[in-house]
Amino acid sequence: DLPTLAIIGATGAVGTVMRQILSTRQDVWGEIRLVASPRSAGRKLTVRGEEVEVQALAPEVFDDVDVAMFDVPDEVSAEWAPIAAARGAIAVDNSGAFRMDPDVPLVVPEVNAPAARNRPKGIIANPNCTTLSMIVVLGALHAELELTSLFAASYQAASGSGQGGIDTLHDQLSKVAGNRDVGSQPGDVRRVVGDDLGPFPAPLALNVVPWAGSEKDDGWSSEELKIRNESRKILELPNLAVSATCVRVPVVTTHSVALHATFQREVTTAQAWEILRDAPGVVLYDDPSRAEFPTPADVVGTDPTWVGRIRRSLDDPHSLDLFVCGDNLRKGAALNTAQIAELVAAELTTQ
Ligand code: 11C
Repeated sequence: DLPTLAIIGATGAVGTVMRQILSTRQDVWGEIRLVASPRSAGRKLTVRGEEVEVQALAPEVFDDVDVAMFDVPDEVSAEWAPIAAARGAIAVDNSGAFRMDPDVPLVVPEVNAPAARNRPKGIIANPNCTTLSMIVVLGALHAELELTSLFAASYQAASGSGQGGIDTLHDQLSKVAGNRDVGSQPGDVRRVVGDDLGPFPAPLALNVVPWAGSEKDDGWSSEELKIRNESRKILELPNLAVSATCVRVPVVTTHSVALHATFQREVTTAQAWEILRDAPGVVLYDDPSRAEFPTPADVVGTDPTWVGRIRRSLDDPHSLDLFVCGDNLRKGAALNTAQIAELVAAELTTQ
């Protein structure tokens, strides 16, 4: 029998992309159950071309479920993923609730697939979308060159803040559209977009905002610490030196990250191209003379991590500078979760 899958949070921004992704990937599932908050129960949503009625989240929805994917806020996962596991499902969780738990593997199939098999709590965590936008490229480079330190500056899309982020950006863009005066005086963008900034701490239209996530010690944001902690765990480099600055930009979907990565071994640009040209899940797109480099406008809606602007550091033959883009709702969330779930499905069906 094919395994049964439940999608918890089927109606949200990531859940919606998840249903699309499951409708196009090779189908490894028997029943697919859609689950959401009681507010959405009874709605009919399409997955694999069929209408499925949404069930309200309750312990019984996990009965006979083999894999339960969670695309819900941290506190919902923290409460419900253990319930799913206690009822016999393997929980694949896209929230931040379990990522740093030493008994929960943090998995990116192209980088550390075997880690998914060691899951004492019956829970597997999916990394943050910003980590995921860069880690497939870094993992491939690390495998050949041994990463020793990383500087990252992110350019994060509005949809990282969910549907509310997308709506806020579009509302603000419609307010500034056609106004050729706005953007030339201090505070004029704020006046035009008004007080409702949605999930962002400053206007996002015609702006960049050097903040994402919540406030942590000594001026760091949660997103910056996630890049550091999660990269260390996935690459199994507990002492990796990482400094990140996370910035929100007026892009709907697809996170970009500028990286300065230093390796144990010396590296050339040509060698980096060679490694990345063959790396699974990576598209090398790097010819600035023909205006070929990844941009969110071209990358959105695609599955791979795109990399370009690769340069050996002028000051250090052990360092590379590069620019990566990844769709934060696909590889950054739903796709990676689906890939992990498929690893588990393959394991269950060969048992
Ligand atoms: C953002 N990366 O762009 C965040 C969203 O830990 O899963 C995802 C937060 C998380 O705002």
